[in-house]
Amino acid sequence: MAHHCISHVKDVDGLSSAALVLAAKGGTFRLTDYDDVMRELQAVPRSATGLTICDLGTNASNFPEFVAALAGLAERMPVTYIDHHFLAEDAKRQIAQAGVDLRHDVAECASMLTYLTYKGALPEAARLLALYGAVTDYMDASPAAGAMMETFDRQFVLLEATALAFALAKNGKDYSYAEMLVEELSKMKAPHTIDDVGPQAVAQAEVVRLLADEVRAKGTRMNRLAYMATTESSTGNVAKLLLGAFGVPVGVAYKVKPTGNAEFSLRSTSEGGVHLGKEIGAIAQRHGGSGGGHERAAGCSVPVREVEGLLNDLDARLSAG
Ligand SMILES: [Mn+2]
Repeated sequence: MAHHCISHVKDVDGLSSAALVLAAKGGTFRLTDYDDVMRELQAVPRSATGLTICDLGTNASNFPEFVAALAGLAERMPVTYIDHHFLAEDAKRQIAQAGVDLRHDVAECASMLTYLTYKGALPEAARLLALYGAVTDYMDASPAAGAMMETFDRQFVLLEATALAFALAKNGKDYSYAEMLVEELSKMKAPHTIDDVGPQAVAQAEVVRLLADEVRAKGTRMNRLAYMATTESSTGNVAKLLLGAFGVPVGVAYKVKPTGNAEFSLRSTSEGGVHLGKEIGAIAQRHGGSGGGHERAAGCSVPVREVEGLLNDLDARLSAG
C-alpha cells in the first residue's frame, strides 16, 4: 500500500515536485527524463495505490501510447498528472478522458502546481519547495509564485534555489544524487544544510565561468541563432550562454547520444518572436524526431544526420519572424 511518483530528473522543478509528493503522500518515487517516461509508466509497482506524474511534458510522436498507458494505470489506481508544458486542448481532453486527474497550467511551474494540489497535507515549509522550482524555471513572477514570494526573504529563496540547481548540475549524470536531494527536501531541509550542496554549488559556479569562455570559442552563429555541440551535461546552460556570447535571440546546444540521436536544448530571449516549444516540436517531427516545451525554453531529439537540416529550418523560421 504505497503511493508512487514519477517526476523529472533534470531540474529543480522536477525534484521539488517529487519531494512535495513524497512529503504529502509518502511511498516511492522514480526520477526520469522525457525519453524514459513510457518505460517508467510500464514499471509502476503492482502494489502502488496511487500515482502522481510531475513536470514531464509529452510530445506528439508518442502521445497515443502515453494516453493508453495512463488509461491502463487509471483503471488500477487514482492517477494525477501535474504539468506546465504546452498541451493542446485536444490532448488535455484525451488525458482527462483516460480517467486522469489533470492539473495543468502553463502559467505556473510544476512544483507550484504540485504544492497547490497537495497543500492540505503539507507543512508551511513546503511553500519554499514550490518557490525553488518557480525560481529555477523562471516562473517566480507567475500569479501564485509571485504572491508567495512576497511572503519570504527573496534573497534567501534565490540563494537556496540556485544552490540546489548548481549542486544538481554538478552531479547531473548521477541519478542517485538527485534522489538524495529529493529525500532530503521531502524532510523540509533547507538546501544549504543538505550534505555537500554548498561546496558542490560553488564548484559548479566555476564550471559555469569556464564554460562561458568555451562557448565563446566553440559556438557558431547563424542569422538569428547560435549553436554549439557539447559533451557538457547541461545543454540548457550552454544554450543560455550562447545568447550572451553571440548576441542572438536563440541559443541551441546539443549533444550526440550513444543511440545515434542528437539531444537539443533551446533557449531564447524576449526577442525570439516565436513559441520555441511549438516550433521545435513541428520542426523536429519533420526531421524524424520529437520535441516540445515552453515559449522560451524547449528541447528536442532527432537522428544525428538531421542536425544541420534542423538548424537551417529553425534559423529560417526565426528569420521569417
Ligand atoms: Mn518545470
